[in-house]
Parts: sequence; structure tokens; C-alpha cells
Amino acid sequence: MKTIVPVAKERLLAVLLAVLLVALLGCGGCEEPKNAGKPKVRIRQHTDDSEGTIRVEAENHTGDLEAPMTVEEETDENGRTCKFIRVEGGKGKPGYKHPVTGQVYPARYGAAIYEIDVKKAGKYRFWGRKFWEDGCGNSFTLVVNGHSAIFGEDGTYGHWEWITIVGPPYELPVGKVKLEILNREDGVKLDKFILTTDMDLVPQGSE
Ligand SMILES: [Ca+2]
Repeated sequence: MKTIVPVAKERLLAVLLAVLLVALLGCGGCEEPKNAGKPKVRIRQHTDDSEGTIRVEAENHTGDLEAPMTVEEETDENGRTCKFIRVEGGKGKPGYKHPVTGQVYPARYGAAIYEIDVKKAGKYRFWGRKFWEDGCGNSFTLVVNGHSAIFGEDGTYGHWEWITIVGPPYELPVGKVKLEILNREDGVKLDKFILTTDMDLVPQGSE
């Protein structure tokens, strides 16, 4: 055993080096992805432009995705793919009872968690691009730094639209801010959201 083990280690090392070499050569001539070889970053796809506007794709949650919240995608008539978070209609509302089975859903039942890196302290307004199925599925609960608010409860159904939250903006410090989007009513989708210090900003389309 004393002689076999070192030989096995050497062979293993040689195989690993060969695999690494093939992998490196295999990239030759191809456009290398920007993050190739780097570990996944926890905060991604959101750009804090340091001018006080932070854009986040909702599907790029950096913390847990708690069922029945899911990430899904659709392709529009122009062939563009849109990814979003969703609580499918019929999955149930937190704290409510299933009308047929009598099952009581937990008080916390579906969530997407984000860690936002704020570079500029200030008052931030939240905008979200949402899709509601109907009046029974037209809101999320939004929790920013522990402050809870209702996002939605408006009367526009069946298409994507930006809306904000009624009430004062969030006072955010520099550093990491925890943001949670919680199931409040099933039958809802959220494509992306913006936190901005620009109180005149009104997001349009799929920006
Ligand atoms: Ca999206």
C-alpha cells in the first residue's frame, strides 16, 4: 500500500492536469463568457449606478426561493424571453384554508429573497413590473430592511405593468439591504424591480 498510494496520487494529478489542459484549450477560439472560471456572485444582474438607481431582475434572487414561489419564463410574440417569479393561481394564500381539502397554509408561504448592495444612502422608491391574474391575485408583500408593505391591490389585470408603492420611500443606508418578496395572493408574477432615489422616475415598458 505504501508504494501504491503515491503512484495513484500522481496519476490522479496527471489526469486532473490533462483535463484542465483540455478544458483550457477547448476554450480557444470561442468567446469566453465574462464570468468563466469565477464563482457565482451572490449579487448579480443588478446595477447600482451609484447615482441612486438599482435595477434587479426578480428571477435573480440571491437568497432562498421558497415554494410555491417559482422562477418561470415566457416567450413573447417577438421571440423575446421574459423570466419572472410567480405564484401560480390555485397554489394558495398564506394563512388561508384550502376550500376543498381544508389544508391551512402557513403564515409564510412562498418568498423570493434578495440582498441588495446599496452604494448611495438616501430615500428610495420601489417600482415593480408585475402581472396580476385577477382581483384575487393582485398583490405581493414587500419587506425592505424589515419594513413590510403591500405591493399591488390595483385593478389592472392581464398585462405587464410598472407600479410603485403608495406611501413614503424607504430610507436606505449604504451597504447590504435585505429585500423579500412574499406571497400574499396566488396568481401573480413579478418580472423586475427598481429602487431609485429619483422620485421623478417612472419606468416604462420592459426597461
Ligand atoms: Ca425578469
